[in-house]
Amino acid sequence: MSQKKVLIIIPTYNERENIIILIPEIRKKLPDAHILVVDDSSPDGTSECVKELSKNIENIFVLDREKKQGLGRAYISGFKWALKRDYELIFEMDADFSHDPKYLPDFINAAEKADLVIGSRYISGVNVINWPMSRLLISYFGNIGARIVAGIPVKDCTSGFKCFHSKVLKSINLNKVGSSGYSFQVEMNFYVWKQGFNIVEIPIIFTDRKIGESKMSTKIVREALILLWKLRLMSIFYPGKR
Ligand SMILES: Nc1nc2c(ncn2[C@@H]2O[C@H](COP(=O)(O)OP(=O)(O)O)[C@@H](O)[C@H]2O)c(=O)[nH]1
Ligand SMILES: [Mg+2]
Repeated sequence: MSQKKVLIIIPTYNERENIIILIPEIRKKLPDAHILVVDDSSPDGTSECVKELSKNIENIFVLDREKKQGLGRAYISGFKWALKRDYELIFEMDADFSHDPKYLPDFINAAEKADLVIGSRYISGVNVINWPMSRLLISYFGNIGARIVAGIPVKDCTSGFKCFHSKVLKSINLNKVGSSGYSFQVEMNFYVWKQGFNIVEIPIIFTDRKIGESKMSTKIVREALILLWKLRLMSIFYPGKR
């Protein structure tokens, strides 16, 4: 396996119970990876909890943000934090065990030949466990929309389990990424694809959270629908390689 310097960014809002068990699990799979938790002042004390954990486990960091601004904003500040340091592979991962740490080594292997690796639920059929049908339909048709409307050739465009080479993040103007909810994933994929980078999807099984609450809302769905049409327009003028 490669010896690249790896950072796993995990955005959190009220994930105290999940994150304390997730961090040791990640360590077992990728012992050398650093972990950055980006917390939006969770009322349940997620940040304090991780700081406590970091006293005994090395290379665990917390980026505290003042208020809840959506996962997109949290990732942008996490990416900026990462790019100031010399990480070569930068992961996005949820705190709630929907993204099983067992897949982490598969991402590292795939990153040998890809600029962006996406953990995909929709490579063959639908690999989602325990989601209500309404949620699955939003995700599934949202993905078809991303392909048809925005033209992005990715089967799971809203997946939040991803691994970027740092050069990819460096090439994107992070200040211009406007999405705050799930459309953040679509917007990032759009820029990565337009710049001509090589995107590879690997299969994952996504399991809904057992602990804590989802932050999904209708506002997030609305934002995503508007974004798809914005990207379609941008497609015409975007000065990328595709
Ligand atoms: N920092 C931060 N993290 C968030 C925010 N919204 C969601 N998250 C985190 O992003 C990840 C995915 O969110 P989740 O609610 O599980 O989304 P779902 O699985 O799609 O329902 C989890 O780790 C959340 O704690 C936010 O506003 N700020
Ligand atoms: Mg979740």
